[in-house]
Amino acid sequence: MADPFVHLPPEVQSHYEAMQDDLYDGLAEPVVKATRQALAWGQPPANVLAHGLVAGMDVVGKDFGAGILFVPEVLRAANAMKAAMDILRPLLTETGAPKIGTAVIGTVKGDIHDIGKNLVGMMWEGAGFEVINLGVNVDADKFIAAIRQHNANLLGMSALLTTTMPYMATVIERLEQDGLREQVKVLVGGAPLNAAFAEDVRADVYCRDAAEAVAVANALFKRDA
Ligand code: B1M
Repeated sequence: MADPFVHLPPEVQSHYEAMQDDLYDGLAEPVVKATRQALAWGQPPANVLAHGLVAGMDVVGKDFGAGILFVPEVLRAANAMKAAMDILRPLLTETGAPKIGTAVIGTVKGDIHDIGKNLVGMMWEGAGFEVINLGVNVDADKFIAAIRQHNANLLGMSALLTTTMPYMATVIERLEQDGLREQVKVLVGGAPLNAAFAEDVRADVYCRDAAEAVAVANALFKRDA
């Protein structure tokens, strides 16, 4: 992920600010256009993601929390972000890294937030994992079945709601009961989580963001990030 404190030329900085404003307004077409433009200038995909998209979504999140924006506007912003991520996806995933494992990833039951989870999935793909993305609202049965079917060695769970994060414990208990816990490393993430929570639910590692999820997965499977 891009260094948020990196110095950007003024014209690039203002390009990203305009992109954030368009994302806030849920304007998919201009956001996609600005994404292509930044890439054409030679901006690394991780910079476009961090400075244009994630930074814009942070403002949306704050105003949503403050009651300034409501679900329909946030949904439009999320869709604009997804449209731009479609452009970045091949750049983040097609790195030519040799396969190092198979990962199953999903957003837990009751939760439909998928942008951060998709980002982690893309970056794991780029790092050389085959990624089975189960989508959102994933229950324990579905996680277990996918781990078995694909003989996965990495499980990623995402939750964005304080009400859904406890479900991770249910999934991990099921892994233990079904004799699969030793087979997979379990990485968890999402805005309301922290390392203490990961420890409580007996996950292996809490990852603050997608970059950390890649570094941790690489380290666990013994490859430099
Ligand atoms: Co929701 N929402 N939302 N929302 N939403 C939050 C999470 C919230 C914090 C907003 C707020 O109040 N400020 C709040 C949660 C409060 C809480 O629980 N404490 C909230 C709420 C309340 C709700 C609803 C209940 C609102 C309602 O209906 N009244 C509802 C719940 C629906 C449900 O899930 N059942 C709801 C709905 C929605 C939308 C559908 C409108 C939309 C989601 C669209 C979608 O995802 N397709 C939405 C959005 C977009 C947000 C915010 C604004 C942005 C989330 C996002 O995509 N961020 C969010 C506010 C916020 O988080 N500040 C909010 C960008 C993304 C890149 O970041 O997902 O955090 P994030 O991922 C990060 C890290 O967390 C980490 O890496 C990523 C960065 O690299 N990460 C992992 C994530 N998963 C990981 C997994 C890993 C490792 C790292 O390993 C496996």
